Amino acid sequence: MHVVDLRSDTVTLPSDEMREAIARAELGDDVFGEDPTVNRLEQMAAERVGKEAGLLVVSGTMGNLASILTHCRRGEEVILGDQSHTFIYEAGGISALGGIHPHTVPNQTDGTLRPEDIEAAIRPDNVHFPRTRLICLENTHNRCCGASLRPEYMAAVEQLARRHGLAIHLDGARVFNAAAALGVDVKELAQHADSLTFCLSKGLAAPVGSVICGSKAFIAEARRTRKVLGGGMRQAGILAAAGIVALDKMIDRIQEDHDNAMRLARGIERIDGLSIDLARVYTNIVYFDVACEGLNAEELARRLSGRGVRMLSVGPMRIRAVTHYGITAEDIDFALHALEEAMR
Ligand code: TLP
Repeated sequence: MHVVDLRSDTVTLPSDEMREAIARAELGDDVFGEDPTVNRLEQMAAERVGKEAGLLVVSGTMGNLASILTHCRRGEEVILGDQSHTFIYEAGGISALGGIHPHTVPNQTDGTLRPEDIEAAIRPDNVHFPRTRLICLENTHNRCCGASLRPEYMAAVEQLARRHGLAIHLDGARVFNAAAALGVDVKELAQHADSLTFCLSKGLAAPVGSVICGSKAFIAEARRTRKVLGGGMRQAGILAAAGIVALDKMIDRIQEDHDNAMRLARGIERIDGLSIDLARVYTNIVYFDVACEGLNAEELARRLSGRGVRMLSVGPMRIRAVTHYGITAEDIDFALHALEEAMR
């Protein structure tokens, strides 16, 4: 059966070119710093985003965790959005493993944190309070419909952070989607953060891996933190090789995913019993609601699955679909047809 899997952009399978690069990769022991393919990927990644150095980690979760653990000590505080991936979906790792206190402020629907809310969350110097150390932003914002934070907004948060002596970490799991949607160089977004993690395994379609980027000194410390987390890998060039192809070949095609997301959203808008806000389709993530009696998101996802289309039920009535490499406009039409049938 033809299957169109829109549960996430993490489901992509490596391209033939990635598989060939994996097979041919020159390898060494990366814990000794001797894997030439990893070294090349880390350097390429850093150059791409305009930072001094990069560090390959196994996942976006490890990238955020290692970064936050590097910025903050036990008992210190990080300000982050109440809808952020780090707060909701990373198993509380910063608290569980780092003793770091999350201080949430409300995410606005466009993924931003209001500067006045951030300001109010910063702790005064007083023995009763944890010390505020870090602000985390997410770009694009997963739970906020894949919205992009603009460079001007990031610059404003950076100014605020500098005024208070705080650092900024960017969860840029999909930062290349943000750059494509905004029509800016990714450096314009990255320059406002001290550290960022971006994922090779989402919109860029590599099988595994994320890269933390930052100053040389920060990355040297993060390398230590990664080791503490058991994330020191050996011949990791087999992963990095696919990552290099991802950086070379997959960034320029991201707009296609955004076009497909909009095609899907427009189709959904025409289907009775489904509700979607087209103004909130920003990148490759589409959220919509079931709006008819006797049907919920879980049941609709089950019906779709029986028709070869996979989407994620993310709330009683809410469904998420994500477009990615390997999904064509025809696949979107196939998914829309399945949705129409499932709604009958
Ligand atoms: N997000 C996954 C799920 O965990 C929800 C998805 O399918 O979207 N930051 C952001 C903004 C993310 O969306 C994700 C993954 C991560 C970090 C974590 O990356 P991984 O899965 O590589 O640990």
